[in-house]
Amino acid sequence: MKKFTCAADIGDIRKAVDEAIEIKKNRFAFDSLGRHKTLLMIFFNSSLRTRLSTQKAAMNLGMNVIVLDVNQGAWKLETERGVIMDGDKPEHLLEAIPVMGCYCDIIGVRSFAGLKDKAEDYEERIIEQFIKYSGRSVFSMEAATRHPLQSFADLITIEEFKTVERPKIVMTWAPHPRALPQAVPNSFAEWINRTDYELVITHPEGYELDPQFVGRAKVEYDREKAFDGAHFVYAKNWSAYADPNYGKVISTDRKWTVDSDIMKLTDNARFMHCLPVRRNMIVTDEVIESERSIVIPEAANREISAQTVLKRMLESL
Ligand code: AN0
Ligand code: CP
Repeated sequence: MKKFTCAADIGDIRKAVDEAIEIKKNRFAFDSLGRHKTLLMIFFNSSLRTRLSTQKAAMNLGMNVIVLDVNQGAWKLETERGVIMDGDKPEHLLEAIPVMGCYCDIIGVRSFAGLKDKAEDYEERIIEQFIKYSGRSVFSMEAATRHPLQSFADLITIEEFKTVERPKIVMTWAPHPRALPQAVPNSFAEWINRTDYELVITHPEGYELDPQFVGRAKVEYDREKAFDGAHFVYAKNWSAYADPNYGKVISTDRKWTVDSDIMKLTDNARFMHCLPVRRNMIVTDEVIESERSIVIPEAANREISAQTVLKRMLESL
């Protein structure tokens, strides 16, 4: 595998989950595969889980790791071509990328959507430039439109906790004070759509996601109907995708906060969230602290999804 930015890049999803579960049984089984290989992780945005879990995964495989926080200590990067660089950015991404490629074998990139220009975000300009100009294998650590390492970990977690063959999964929008990307919900829908599980997406009107990600999922505006009989509740905030509100917060209605009352309509569902989560906006203390909440095992599986991806990349160097 030379790139990993979307569900299609992992190929057969069943095989990928099986491989991940095998890796989890003995995460040091391939500890010399990455010997003398270097992972460079580049963060344009903050991170707790992705940073720690991906570094741990690389160490499990015997890799060396370099982490660069572009906004702390590196030169500010211009990303637009054709700009007269007389402002506050001393370096252009078009030099920075091939230079970064000189010092490593595999590059992970975190670069969120700007949420101002839909076309720019949905063309994935930043990560696509890394793929084109670095000369290295590149994987997404959340790009503008997808967060595939998260969705892969989510799917591993669902496999571990499901009690029926084809669970009903409800992905619910929940309120948040600031505008967040659509990457996590897009990606979650994209991955679940590659299984035969039932996926229902519920949100207030105006929060419709890009149809290419919604795919075969059912969009149910009636929140109570959506939660009815669900086995997994996947909560997430996202900003509006549809024009003219692209990237905007159009509601912070706390009726949509996941609480014990709405959870009662489910079939004793498990509660999931990618984290970080704002308590009592997205989900009540009671629900996230309940024994049905699996947010911590879900985060733990980030190490496993990252290790599976890195292992495949190392195998094809
Ligand atoms: C980010 C998002 O919603 O995409 C990262 C989630 C993994 N969340 C925040 O910025 C709070
Ligand atoms: N879920 C996730 O990607 O978390 P971080 O933003 O902390 O990496």
